[in-house]
Amino acid sequence: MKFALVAFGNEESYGLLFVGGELKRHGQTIRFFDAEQADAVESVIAWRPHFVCFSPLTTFFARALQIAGAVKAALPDAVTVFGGHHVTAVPASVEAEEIDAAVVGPVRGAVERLLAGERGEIHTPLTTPDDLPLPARQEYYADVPRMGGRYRKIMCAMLGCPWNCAYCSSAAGHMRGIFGNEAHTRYFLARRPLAALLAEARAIVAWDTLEIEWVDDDVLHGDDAGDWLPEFAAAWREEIGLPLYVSSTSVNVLRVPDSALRALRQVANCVGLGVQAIRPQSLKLFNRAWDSESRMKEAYDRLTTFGFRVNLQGIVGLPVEDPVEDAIDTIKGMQRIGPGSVCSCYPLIVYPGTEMARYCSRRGLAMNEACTGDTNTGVPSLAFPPEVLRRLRNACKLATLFVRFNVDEKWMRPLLDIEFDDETSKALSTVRYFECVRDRLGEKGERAFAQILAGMRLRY
Ligand code: B12
Repeated sequence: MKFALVAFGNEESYGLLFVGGELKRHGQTIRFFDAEQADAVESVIAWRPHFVCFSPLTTFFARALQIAGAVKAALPDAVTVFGGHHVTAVPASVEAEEIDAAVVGPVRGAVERLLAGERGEIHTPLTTPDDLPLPARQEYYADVPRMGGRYRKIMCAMLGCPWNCAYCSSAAGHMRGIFGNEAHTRYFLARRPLAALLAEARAIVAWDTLEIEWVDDDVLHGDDAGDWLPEFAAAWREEIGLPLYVSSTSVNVLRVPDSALRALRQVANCVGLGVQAIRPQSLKLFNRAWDSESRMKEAYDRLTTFGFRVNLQGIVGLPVEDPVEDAIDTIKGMQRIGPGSVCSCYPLIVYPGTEMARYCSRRGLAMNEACTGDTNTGVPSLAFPPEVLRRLRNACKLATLFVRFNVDEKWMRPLLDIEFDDETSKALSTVRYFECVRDRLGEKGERAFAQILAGMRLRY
């Protein structure tokens, strides 16, 4: 059978690569299609697939439905299958007429049922992450060349998150609610086998790559991090050598032994450290009352002592009385934690199934129609008055400048007020992205930047 795999966005469609790998394991014919191309629908139709697979995040869901509908109109027998984060959070998506089957859970166990004719909501069991297939990268890069040439590729060892942040779709509580506690720990909080990771990375090094974004939600999680990291780092350095960009939290940075950070530093240049908010009340709203500015500061200092670059990450646009003041407090907090550091500030997006979605719905908070679910636009989910939206969007665009160059609050306030035209807005997002790439990759990143931009449709 022929399976079309439709990929969205500027980055590798990581989950879909595993779907491709599993289909290959079943001897099926696969081809990837780039949904960013204007002729995506025509290309899928011209290939005449039996199945069309989608793995859209919420921000791509509406477009995925559109493509699915257009393909079905031309090929009524083609079966459309959806999986991944959005349909896992909203299995009722399957009621849309454009969707024939929605898979909730890993791809393992789904293909045979689809081939046997099963449709509708298909729940697959969580086994262990050991049975993830090798992602179908060769086919993906051949079919979507801009991804083969993308400077950064995606990998992860741990599929889920131990934390329970109110805004996050991979929050432990949300996932446990869907799959149960025991399965969550067994599947989402276990590390994939080292041999599988190295095999996956070997398939990447043949392609033009400057770094791997290691997307474990918290790379330092787990009692075994102190043993695992040295073993992993030694093998990675010897066989792969590409620098990693990883993420963690203050608590785990402060918890792990020196040996773990020393090992991590051998393979990773930069750590993304989730600050998210500074006010204790805002941290509580995010279910992150376990964090505090003093802990964040201590963690930042520990990381820089080990030689890491740190990208501090904050969220603005919270459902509070004074969202702009809260945003300014977060930015000023990041200045205190990491003066001169790179930071990334994103708008709060309310994803379905999250604690934050329930919080907003309980309070009847109005949602912002202009929000597409993409954090890079700087447009938050909540419907604030226009002048608040403008300041919050500017906070996302300018926080990197404010923290990197320690801009005083007196300058910050009028700058947050400016109405930027489209061109300026794009230029600001571009320079923000440049700062982050340069911080992680130094001169190599600077040199490659024009090429990096050429292969993506920057959202701003
Ligand atoms: C890796 C990752 C990324 C990577 C790759 C993104 C991508 N498109 O693949 C990067 C860093 C680029 C990224 C970016 C973004 N991400 Co992200 N990311 C993750 C992360 C850490 C892991 C997801 C993952 O790949 N897991 C591993 C794979 C193997 O698992 P999986 O996707 O669930 O797929 C398995 C099954 O679901 C199933 N499956 C999946 N699809 C399909 C399809 C079919 C047909 C079938 C049968 C089965 C199937 O099979 C797979 C293997 O078993 C999660 C958090 C988390 N821990 O889950 C956030 C997460 C998915 N990201 C999220 C978001 C919002 C984004 C952004 C939109 C943020 C933004 N900038 O606005 C961007 C989008 C960028 C883009 N595509 O252009 C949200 C999604 C929430 C939602 N409801 O949409 C998450 C859950 C985090 C959060 N904040 O809540 N992200």
